[in-house]
Amino acid sequence: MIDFYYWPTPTGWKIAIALEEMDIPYTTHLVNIGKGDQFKPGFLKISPNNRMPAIVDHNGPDGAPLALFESGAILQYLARQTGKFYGATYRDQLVADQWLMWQMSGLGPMAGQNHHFKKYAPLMGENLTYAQDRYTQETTRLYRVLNTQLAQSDYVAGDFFSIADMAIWP
Ligand SMILES: N[C@@H](CCC(=O)N[C@@H](CS)C(=O)NCC(=O)O)C(=O)O
Repeated sequence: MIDFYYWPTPTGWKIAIALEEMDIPYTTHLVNIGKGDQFKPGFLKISPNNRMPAIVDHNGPDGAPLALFESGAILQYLARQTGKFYGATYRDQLVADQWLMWQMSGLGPMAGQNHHFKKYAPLMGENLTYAQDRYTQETTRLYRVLNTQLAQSDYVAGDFFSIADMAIWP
């Protein structure tokens, strides 16, 4: 049984998708990041970076409980534990990891900054065109890379649905 610390944002959805697709039993604990639940001492013990998603697997790899934060690390763990959505070969895993890292370090943060400077900053009276242009250009470039990849294969890492797709879709 896995405890899943969740709030409905695109990053939270990645793990919700994986748990459902992998058919893993889990209990959801809502972490209301608008109300500051992420700063509560009990949650910080699980996720010291005060961000959700996080999980606790009460039956970790050595039989002891394992707490994990960072959606990419959680996706890799769940795929390794179940043997699902990681392709059939070691080569498949490496390619899936490559696209997962691309999402974690590129698409996720850049699209996040793009939406922040275009949607939220203007609501707060700031119209920062340099930041808007910078993150729009980078997000556009990343979408172009994704589009090119998906023109050649059904899924981002090849002909198999993987944790990289689960990370990218939200
Ligand atoms: N790199 C982290 C990002 C997690 C993240 O940014 N979570 C946000 C919601 S999408 C959060 O918990 N924010 C709480 C806060 O900013 O205090 C991951 O992929 O898990």
